[in-house]
Amino acid sequence: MAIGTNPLHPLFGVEILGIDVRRVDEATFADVVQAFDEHSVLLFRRQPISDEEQIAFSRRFGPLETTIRTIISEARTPREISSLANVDAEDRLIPHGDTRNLFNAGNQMWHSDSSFKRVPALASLLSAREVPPEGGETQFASMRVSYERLPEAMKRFLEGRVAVHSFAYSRGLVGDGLLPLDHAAQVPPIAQALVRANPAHGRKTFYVGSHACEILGMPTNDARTLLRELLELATRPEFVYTHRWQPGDLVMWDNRCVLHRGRPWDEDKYRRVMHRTTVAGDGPTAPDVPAVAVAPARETDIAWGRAQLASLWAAGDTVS
Ligand SMILES: O=C(O)CCC(=O)C(=O)O
Ligand SMILES: [Fe+2]
Repeated sequence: MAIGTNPLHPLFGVEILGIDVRRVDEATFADVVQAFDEHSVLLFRRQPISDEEQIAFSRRFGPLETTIRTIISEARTPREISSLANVDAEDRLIPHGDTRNLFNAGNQMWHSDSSFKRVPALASLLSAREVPPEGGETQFASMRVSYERLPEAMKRFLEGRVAVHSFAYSRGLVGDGLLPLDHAAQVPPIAQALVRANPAHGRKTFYVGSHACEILGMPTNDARTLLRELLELATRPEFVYTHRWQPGDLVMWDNRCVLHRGRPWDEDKYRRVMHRTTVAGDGPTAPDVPAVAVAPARETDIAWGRAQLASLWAAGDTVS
């Protein structure tokens, strides 16, 4: 491979050196794709790109998702951009505890982008426009690395199983009413393969995250215990890469095999403005299942979800 790389973590992730993402020739781009399939997380430093340039680079990997209009999406950004910002349209800090910040706080639970969509995301590209001087890191964990360490009997047990992912379920762990009913109707629960293989090299991964809440044919209790165990296995501290952002960083990750989460920062004090583009996957990972049922979150599910969001409640916030 012709491009230079530096490891980000012993198990996965590399920084790609010497590239301006606005000017990448075909041969170099093929190397970037190969690095993406191999290393799952790519960092490009010093990329002061506009939304249009970010969209143009991202499109080279495939068609982009457009944002579902929610309480936080803004008309002034292109539909291909998800704006994760604690500032409003008038450029003012959004007050602590505001629903818009709480909605984004769902990203502080380990997840894979758009796993709640019938065609889940292939890749996400997150561009740091403004970053706080402390906190606000993004963490990554490779489900593929953990899958490869599973006992063979567990791999056989997981093979061919289908999980259910639901955005309403995961946002419900953050707080009731964060997802208005008409938005929930846009994202009904869907089926996803529990084990996936990367077609480029065949390496398999399990596929879980905060949106995963059932496994077809398995009692809810057992399914949630197993899904949680897999997630906890993948996200053991020594398996996690923590990215400390510098303005101009562009980080790209493979949602097929990587979990990620944002870390808290002092939202009252510091601005954090990140723009994301999301490359759509090439098809569903499991056959459609009509009318998938999701059991309501139990006390233990809510406690587990909220433990991941402890910082939100440490300051005495309440979410109704
Ligand atoms: O805010 C972060 O660091 C993570 C946001 C996130 O989950 C995403 O951009 O997909
Ligand atoms: Fe995300």
